[in-house]
Amino acid sequence: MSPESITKLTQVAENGLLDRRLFLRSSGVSIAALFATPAPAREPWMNVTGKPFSNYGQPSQHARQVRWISATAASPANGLSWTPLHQLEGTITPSGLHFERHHNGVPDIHPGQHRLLIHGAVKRALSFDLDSLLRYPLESRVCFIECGGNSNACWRQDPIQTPAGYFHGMLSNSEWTGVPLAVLLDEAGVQRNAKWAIAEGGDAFAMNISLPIEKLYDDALLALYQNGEPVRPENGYPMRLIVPGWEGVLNVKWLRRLHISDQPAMSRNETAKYTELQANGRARQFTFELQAKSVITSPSATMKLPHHGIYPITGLAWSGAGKVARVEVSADAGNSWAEASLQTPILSKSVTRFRIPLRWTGQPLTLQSRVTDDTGYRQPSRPELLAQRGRQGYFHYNAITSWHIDSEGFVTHVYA
Ligand SMILES: Nc1nc2c(c(=O)[nH]1)N[C@H]1C(S)=C(S)[C@@H](COP(=O)(O)O)O[C@H]1N2
Ligand SMILES: [Mo]
Repeated sequence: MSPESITKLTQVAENGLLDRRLFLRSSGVSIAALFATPAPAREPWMNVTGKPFSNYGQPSQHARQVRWISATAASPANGLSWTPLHQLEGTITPSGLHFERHHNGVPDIHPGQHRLLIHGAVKRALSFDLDSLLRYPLESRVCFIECGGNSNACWRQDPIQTPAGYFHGMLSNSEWTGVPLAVLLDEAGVQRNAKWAIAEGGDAFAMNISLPIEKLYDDALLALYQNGEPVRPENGYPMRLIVPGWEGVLNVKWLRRLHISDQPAMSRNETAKYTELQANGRARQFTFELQAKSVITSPSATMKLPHHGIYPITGLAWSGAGKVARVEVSADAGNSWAEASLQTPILSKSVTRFRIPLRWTGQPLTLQSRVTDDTGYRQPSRPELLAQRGRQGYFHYNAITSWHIDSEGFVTHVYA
């Protein structure tokens, strides 16, 4: 379809943002198809017998997508790997591309030797192995995990120039299946004065962190499966805690112990880390729930729009408070906004894919997305977030991301 053949009527915001329903209409126009030529000859791969069966599938060698690793040679087991959000579609993160954040490597746990102990302020201490847990009725939750440190490059003075996933990709979304924590806590019989559960992982870091016990009763899961298969070693095999909508560090991997208590542990990860110094010099602590955020994943920095025409703008939106209610996209740095279409089903505390078409005719423009969740909370602009939180922040960055497209089609990350 030539850009000119789309009437002015379909433009819904400045700089070429088009009605999100454009693709749904049977308008008879084609976005990108090539003109048909005579029937093609058999392609070379049609003339030889294909590869036989395999026990476990791999992505096409022509479509390799990779996690990007941030770790130093001095401490290779303490770092992270990023989900390439800018290379993915839909909402589920393939398990092999789920981001990883380990403080001291991935333990090689033998399931027969692993136990989960629930003890402390309970009527009876209980110990569970994988086999006994598999006899409980299992439940699934599709939800995201996001590190509280995700997007923290945006606190820097200058915008980082990497694709969306390589600074927003401490975010992944999976179907987790396991035993609701409420069932196990009820069996142990939590005492009335108990307010906290201190969760400990079975890695060499023995990571521990405190969670309010109500969250465990509310919707927490002891996950045994991830996207249908046993939880991957990197993500907590054989069992991990899932606390939907709450920051990543609380989702303790390789979970081996829940110590029930009337007070928090005040461990490293809830004091020195994942707290933030505010403008008034005081630190904000125990900010469990992640606020709504969205990011356009394609296009994003380092990409180039190869020619003029219609482009699908797409990205992800999510909220730790509930469901995504709407996503708006701007192509003029936030002066005019158009509503994006949302992929269904829209699930609570899960990522939602949004899309909107853009007609690009070579005009320089600045793309932004902003989400509003079903509590009415709307994602702040960067100046708004800095005004609220000051400049000392490191965690919980959720402001709008801006991508500038220049007249050549080059995409850069800008602060707008
Ligand atoms: N035992 C243990 N649990 C852990 C961690 C860890 O290092 N050890 N890292 C935490 C952090 S900071 C995050 S953001 C999430 C990351 O989960 P993932 O690696 O499955 O993406 O796990 C959390 N659980
Ligand atoms: Mo994290």
